[in-house]
Amino acid sequence: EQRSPTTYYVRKGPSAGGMLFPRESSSREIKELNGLWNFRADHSLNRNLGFEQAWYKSRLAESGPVIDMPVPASYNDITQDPRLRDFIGWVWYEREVLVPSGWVSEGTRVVLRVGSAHYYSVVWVNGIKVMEHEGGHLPFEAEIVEVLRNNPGGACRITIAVNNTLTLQTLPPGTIQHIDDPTRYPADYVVQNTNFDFFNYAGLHRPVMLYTTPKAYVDDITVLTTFADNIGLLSYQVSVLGSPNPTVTVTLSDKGGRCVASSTGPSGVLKVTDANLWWPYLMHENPGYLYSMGVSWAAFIVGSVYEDVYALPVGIRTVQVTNTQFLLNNKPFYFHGVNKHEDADIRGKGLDWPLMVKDFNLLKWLGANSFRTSHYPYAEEIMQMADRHGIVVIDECPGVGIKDIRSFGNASLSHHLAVMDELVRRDKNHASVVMWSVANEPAAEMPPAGFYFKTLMAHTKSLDPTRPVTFITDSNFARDKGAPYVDVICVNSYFSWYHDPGHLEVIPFQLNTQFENWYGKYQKPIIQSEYGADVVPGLHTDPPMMFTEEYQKMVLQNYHDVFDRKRKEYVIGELIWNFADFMTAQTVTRVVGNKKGIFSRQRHPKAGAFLLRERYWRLANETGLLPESTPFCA
Ligand code: BDP
Repeated sequence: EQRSPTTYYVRKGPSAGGMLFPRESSSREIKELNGLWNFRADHSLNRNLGFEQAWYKSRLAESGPVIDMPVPASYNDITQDPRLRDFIGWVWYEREVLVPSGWVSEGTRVVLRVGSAHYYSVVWVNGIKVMEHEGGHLPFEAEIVEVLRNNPGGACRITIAVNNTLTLQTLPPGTIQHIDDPTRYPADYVVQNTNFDFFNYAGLHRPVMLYTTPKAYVDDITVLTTFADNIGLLSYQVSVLGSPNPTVTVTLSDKGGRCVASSTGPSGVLKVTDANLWWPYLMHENPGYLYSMGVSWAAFIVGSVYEDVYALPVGIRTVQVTNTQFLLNNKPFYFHGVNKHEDADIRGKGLDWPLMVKDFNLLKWLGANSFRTSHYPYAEEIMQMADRHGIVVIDECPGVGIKDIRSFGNASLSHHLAVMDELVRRDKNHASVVMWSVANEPAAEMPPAGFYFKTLMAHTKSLDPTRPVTFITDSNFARDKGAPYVDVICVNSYFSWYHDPGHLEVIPFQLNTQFENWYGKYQKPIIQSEYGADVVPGLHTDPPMMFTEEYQKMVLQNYHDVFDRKRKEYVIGELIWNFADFMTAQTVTRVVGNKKGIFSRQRHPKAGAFLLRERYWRLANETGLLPESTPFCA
């Protein structure tokens, strides 16, 4: 029996305006609110006690017991309580901060920004509701200076209620099942069902911060780049809010801080002679070249000078797709990379700097030039690292597990469109992002999938005409209703694993047929967007058996042989599933999580990692534009 989970979940549209990453400048200050927050899960039967008793109205400790909760982190693995690990419903976070008196002065905006919270959030400051947001993995913010002004002394109590409930209309979708069978289940039994293969970690996953801007401020910047011969061209658009006639100045500085171009006006074109293009790692000896675009605005308003300054890192590069190639800066690019997850011991999906730097070091060690943000947008800090290190990104929205026909309805589609708005708004200026992925393995053969994906992809293209759009499919090539609208075919397959388990000998046949079928029907370039096999580290057999290190190697080797033939034709990339082991829901096919990593969850290499490393460096030397003297490893 299924009941509408109204008490678990409320709906609201996306916020408008820009979503620039907060950066300090002469006109902007930041206060990070990372560290320990007070926390309580609402274990009441309808999970609604917090709202009924208005826990946001006073200190959380006054309405009941609180525990320490680190931010950013998922709350699930922090305690020893299985009820919190598998919790469904509202949890409450609270943190008190003092705001400098200068921040509440006339002419200043104070913004409260949450990097991401999974899944639905309601935020109060000093007991006053300031915003709601639907969806994990993307930032949201609210201006709170008026609320702060009402409270002299700078006290600022932030309360955030977060609900992880997934329904048929959320992204990703899920269902809440209430089971009423006293002979088999305890009373009031509720389970969350999902159709995706990762643990539904929840909480405040990314940094929470306060930042200031002047009252009139740079709200958004959009940069499109191209080049002709040695001239780089950046057309920009700046939106300033709070001033009727902004005078905008834009400068472009190179890595050494030298100004190489400038312009005035809210939109224009910057010309850079002898431009350094943004190149991927291993495709050029100087990858990830970023300029700094300084945007400033100044004016006199009723006797005071207002000024806002913001510096945006930008890379100059172009992306194009032909029917057999993916071109970056007019040169063929071959994706040799990984699929990842935001996932680690203890912190779950919480942003973690050591882990992030370790993962980029491992990508470089591996010779990987790319990753897909399977299956949701990753932290902005990760996207910035990808820009700086020249790691190419396929940027995926949380459209994973769309398997139920009811998730193709209008409510789902309009939310999905809104999520693409938010994703493109956040990531449009990242040089590393070369393609949008609107979904992973949806039920693309279902009748409504055609209209759904046509609409979704057309919308994404209207938001960003410069990048190709795709979704990742595991459907039959002849019946897939979304594939006609993608720019690049991205296919997942698990031959000799989920199909013909244990039979490595089928791979050459089935993979060859897969490629021929898709290319034959669509004449579009193809990326093998997932393939792989589970390994419990340390298991060995010969001949290879499933779950051993030898078997994963053999699966990889068999796939690679086919890739090597087809990449001469139309295969433009291969992304291993997965970079590292990760946590999933508990099921009979998962031994404490998914073990298809080439690294363990603790980032130790399995045998497959060494095989892939040799291959990726070889591919880099063959397909990149590196000087011949480039060493085998970084
Ligand atoms: C694919 C999914 C991915 C899973 C993987 C697997 O896209 O999320 O983790 O299979 O089963 O179908 O390992």
